[in-house]
Amino acid sequence: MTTHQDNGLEAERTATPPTGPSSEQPSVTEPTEPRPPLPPSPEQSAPATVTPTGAPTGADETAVGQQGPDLTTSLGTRLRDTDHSLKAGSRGPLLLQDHHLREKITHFDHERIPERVVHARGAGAHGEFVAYGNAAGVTCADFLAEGVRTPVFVRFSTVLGSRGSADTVRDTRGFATKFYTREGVFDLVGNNMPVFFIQDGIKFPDIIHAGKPHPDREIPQAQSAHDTFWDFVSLHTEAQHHTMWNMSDRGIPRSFRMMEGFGVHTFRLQDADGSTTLAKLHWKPRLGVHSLTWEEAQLAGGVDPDFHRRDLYDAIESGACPEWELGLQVFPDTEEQTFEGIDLLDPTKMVPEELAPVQPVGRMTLTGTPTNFFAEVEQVAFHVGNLVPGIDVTDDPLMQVRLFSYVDTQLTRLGGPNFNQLPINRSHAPVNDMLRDGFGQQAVHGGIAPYRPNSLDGGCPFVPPGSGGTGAETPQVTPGEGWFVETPREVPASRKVRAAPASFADHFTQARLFWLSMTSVEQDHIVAAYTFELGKCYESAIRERQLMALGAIDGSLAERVAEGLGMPVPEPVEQPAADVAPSPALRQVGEEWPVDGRKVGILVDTGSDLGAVADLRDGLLAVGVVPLVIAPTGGPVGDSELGADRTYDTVRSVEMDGLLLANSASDAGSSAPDHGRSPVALLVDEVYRQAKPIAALGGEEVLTAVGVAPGTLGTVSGDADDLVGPMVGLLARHRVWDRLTDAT
Ligand code: HDD
Repeated sequence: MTTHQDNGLEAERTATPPTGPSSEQPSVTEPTEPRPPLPPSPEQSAPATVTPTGAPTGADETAVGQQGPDLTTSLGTRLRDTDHSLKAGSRGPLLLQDHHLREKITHFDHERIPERVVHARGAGAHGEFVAYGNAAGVTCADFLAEGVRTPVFVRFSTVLGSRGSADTVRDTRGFATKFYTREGVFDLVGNNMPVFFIQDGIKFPDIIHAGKPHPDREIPQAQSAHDTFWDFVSLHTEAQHHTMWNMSDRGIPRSFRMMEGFGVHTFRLQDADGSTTLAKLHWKPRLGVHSLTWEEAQLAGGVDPDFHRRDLYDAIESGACPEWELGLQVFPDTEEQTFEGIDLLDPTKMVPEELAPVQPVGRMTLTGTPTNFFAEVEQVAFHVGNLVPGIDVTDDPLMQVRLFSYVDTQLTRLGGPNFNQLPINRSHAPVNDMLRDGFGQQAVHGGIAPYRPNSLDGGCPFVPPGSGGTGAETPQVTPGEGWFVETPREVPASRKVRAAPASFADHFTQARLFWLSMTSVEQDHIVAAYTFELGKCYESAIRERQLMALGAIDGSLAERVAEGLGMPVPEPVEQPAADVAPSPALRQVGEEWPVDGRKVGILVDTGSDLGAVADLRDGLLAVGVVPLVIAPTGGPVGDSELGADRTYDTVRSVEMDGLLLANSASDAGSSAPDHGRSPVALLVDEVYRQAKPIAALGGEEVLTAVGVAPGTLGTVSGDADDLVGPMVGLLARHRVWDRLTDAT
C-alpha cells in the first residue's frame, strides 16, 4: 500500500482502490488479471524490405501497439505509477526530471494531426473483394482474374464537414477503396455521384473554398446552404450537373451500405495482348440505393450525428455485412475518346446505363470494423496514382491534377514522405523501392546502393531487360507479366494552352437528363432541396442567378423553386435542350431490395401481449431485420424476457425503417413534459410522414388510436403471424412513396 501524507492536511490516500462490494454486485475496482496482447491484424504486417542478398533486414516484423501486460514507457521500461507526478513533497512543485510525465504530456500534446482538407469526416471498414474473372477480356489486372480474393479497406466520407461534423448533412459522399492486390496497391478514390463539380482540377480550391464555412465567422459547418457555395455554382455553370445530384436524394443517403460508388473518371484498361479499352468503374450496392428524407437527415444530425458510422459498424457486427458489386462500363478506345457524343474525358458527364450497361466483374464484402480508428481510418492515405498493371489513367484534366494532389496532401497530414509504411497503407505485395530516409522511416534498408544502375548491390533492385539507358529502347515486358506499363498512346502535337475543348461547353443537358429521369416524388424532393438551400442565401442576386441556371435545365423546375422563394422567374441563361432521353436507371424508386439490417421499432408497454411481441421480434430477426423494442422505461418489459432497446423518451423516428405498434395504451410512461403531444404521438407522426410502413398488432383500432386512418397506404394490422411478411414486403421497397404523393 502506498501512503501519501502531507502534515496531516491531506487524508491518507491509497493507490489501491477500496475493497469492492460482494461478488454478486458489479465490481467497481479495476481488473488485475493481465489480458494477453491483442493479436496483430493481417494488415499490420511490416512492409517487406528486401536486401540485395534477400536476407532479413532486422526490422521489427509487427506493428502491434500492446506487446505485454504491464504499463511501460514508449521504450519498454515498466512503470509502477502513472497517476502521480514527481513532486518536491506531496503538495510541492513538480520536478523537471519526471521523464514519464514529460513523455506522457508531450505525446498527448501532439496526438492530433491535421484533418483532411476535404473528406475530413469519414468511417472505414475492412473487407474482401472476389473477382468473377469476366474482366479478363479487357484488363490483365491480376485482382480481376477469376476467383482472386483481395483484401480491401474502404473509407466513406462527407466532403465539406470537419472531422466532428454530422454524418447526415446534404453533401457528396466519398467512397474510397484500397485494394491490397498481389501486384501492389490499387486505390479507387470515388464518390457516390458519377460526376464532379469542375472539369479541371485547377479549380478544386475554388469550389472547396466556396463550399467550406465562410472565412470570417466560420459558419455554416458541413453545409452547402449558404451564399458562397451558390455564388460559385451559379456563376460556374459546369457545376450545375453535380449540384443537381447533391440536391437530389443522393445527397442524403440512408446508409453507406445503400450508396452507389463511382470512380467518376474514365480509366484506360490494358489487356495482356496490349489492347486498350476505356472504362468507368462503378460500385452497385446489394441493398439498393436509398436515402433519408430531409426531415430525417436534419433530425439525425442532432439525435445521432454518428448515424452513418453507427449504421455501418452495427451492420457489420450483427453479421449483415455490406456488399457491392464492382461493375465496368466499357467503351472503345478511339482517338476522340467519346461515346455516343459524350466526351469521356469530361468529368461533369456520365454515360447513361441504357447506353452502356454496367457489367459486374466482382463482389466486395465488408466484414471487419477497425481495430483502432486513428491508425486505420485517419491514417489511411488514398491516391489516384496508386495503380496496378492493367489499369491506367486518362487525360481527364481533373484526374491529372488529382495525380499530384493526393501524395502532396499526405506530406502535411501524415508528416513526411513515409506514409505508405503505415500499417493501413502498406502493400501486401513485396516492396523493393529505392526511396530512403525521411521523417518516420520505419524500414531498415540493407545494401549501400539505392540507385540504378549499380554494381555494388549486385544490380538490385532489378528491372526488366531494356529499361534504363537512354530511354530510347522499350523494356522487354508485355502486359500481363505483372510490370506496370503505361498504356501507349499518341499525344497529338499541340501548342501549350490554358483552355478547355469545345466539347466541355455543354453544362446543362445532363443536368436536364437527371431531372427528367426522376419520378415525381424524387422531383418533389429536388425542388424542396433547392428551395431550402437558396432560401438560406442572404443575397437575392445569387438566388436569381441560380434560378437562371435552373431555367436552362428545365422551365418547370425553375418555376417551382422560384415559387417557393417567392421570386419571379428570370430568363434562363440559355434555353433547355430539346431532346433528352431520360435514364430510368438513375431512379431510386420502384424496385424491391433485400432488407438485411433494416430496423423496425416495436412499441410496447406493460399491458402488451408480450408473447406475441416476442414472436414478432423473433420473426423479424429470422429475416435479418433488427428489432428495436421501445418501452416506457429501460430494463425488462414487465416480467418478460424482453428488454427495452429504447425508451419512449430516447427513441426517435429516424432510428427505424418501420414501426410496429404492439402497445396497449398509446402514451403511458413518458417522463418528459408532453405539452399535449405524447412521445408516442410524435413518433407515429414522424414515421407516418416519412412514409415508413406501420404495422399494428391487433385490429385497425390500434392504428386509429394513434391517429392513423384505417386504409392508409403502407399500414397493416392483424395477429403476430400476419405482420412480419407484409412488413418485410414494405421495407423491401424502402418507403411507401405513394402515401406521400397521395397526400399532396
Ligand atoms: Fe479528392 C480526398 C474523391 C477530386 C484532392 N477525394 C478525397 C477523398 C475522396 C475523394 C473519396 C477521401 C479519401 C479518404 O477517405 O481518405 N476527389 C474525389 C473525387 C474527385 C475528387 C471522386 C473527382 C472526381 N480531389 C479532387 C481534386 C483534387 C482532390 C480535383 C485536387 C485538385 N481529395 C483531394 C485531397 C484529399 C482528397 C486534398 C484530401 C485528403 C486526401 O486527399 O487524402 O488530396
